[in-house]
Amino acid sequence: MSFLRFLTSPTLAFSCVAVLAACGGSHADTKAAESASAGPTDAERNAAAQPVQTESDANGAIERIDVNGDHKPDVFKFYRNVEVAGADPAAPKTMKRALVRKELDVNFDQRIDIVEFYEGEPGKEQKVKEEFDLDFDGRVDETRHYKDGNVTLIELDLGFDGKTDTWSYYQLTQNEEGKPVNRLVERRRDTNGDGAVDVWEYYTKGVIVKIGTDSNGDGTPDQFQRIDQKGAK
Ligand SMILES: [Ca+2]
Ligand SMILES: [Ca+2]
Ligand SMILES: [Ca+2]
Ligand SMILES: [Ca+2]
Repeated sequence: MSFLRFLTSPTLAFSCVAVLAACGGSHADTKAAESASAGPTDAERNAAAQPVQTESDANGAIERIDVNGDHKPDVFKFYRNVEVAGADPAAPKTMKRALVRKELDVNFDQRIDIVEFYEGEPGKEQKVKEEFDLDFDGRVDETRHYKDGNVTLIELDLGFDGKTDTWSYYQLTQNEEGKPVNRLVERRRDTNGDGAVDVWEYYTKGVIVKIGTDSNGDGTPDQFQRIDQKGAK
C-alpha cells in the first residue's frame, strides 16, 4: 500500500497544482480587475505590471517574479553579493550575485510550497536541498538532498503527519554501457509510525533484490527476504 501511495501522492498533489493554478488564475484575474476599477495611479499600475521586481542592498538582492500575471509574486529568488577577482589580479574586484535560495508558490495561494537551497560561486550555483509541501498545508512533506547535481537522499512523509517515514538513498554509478546513472540503492521505511525504521529495501541496478525487517525492535534488520526477479541473471 505504501508503494501505491508513494507513486500516487506526489502525482496527486501536482495534478492538484494544475487544477488549483487554473482556479487561482481566474479568481485572481477578477480580483485584479476589481482593484483596477478602484483606481490605482498609473505609476502603481506600471510597477505592479512588472513581472520581475528586484530589490537590492549592499549584501544581496531579492527578485520577485509574478508567474501567473495576477500582480502578486509567486517566485522569490534570494541572492548574496560576492566579490569576484578577474583574470588580472591588479584590477579591482567586481561584485556579482550568487543565488542562495529560491521559493515557489506553485498553487498561487500566497504560501510557499517549494524551497530550493543553492551553494556555490556566482554562475556556478548548485542546488543542494529542496523542500516540498505536497499537500499545501504549510508543512514540508518531502526533502531532497543533492550532491554535484544528483539526488542522494529523499526524505518523505507519506503519512502527512509531520514525521518522515520513508528514506530513499541514491548512488551515482555506471550503467551497462558505462554511462553515469544515479540509482536508488536503499529505501528505509517506518511502517508503524513510531519514528524508527523497521523495513529496509535493498536495490541492485534500480531493482529491489532484498527486504530486511526488524523483528525484535533493536533498530537493525534481522530477518531478510530475497526478491527473485524473473529473467534476472
Ligand atoms: Ca502571481
Ligand atoms: Ca502555495
Ligand atoms: Ca504538507
Ligand atoms: Ca517503526
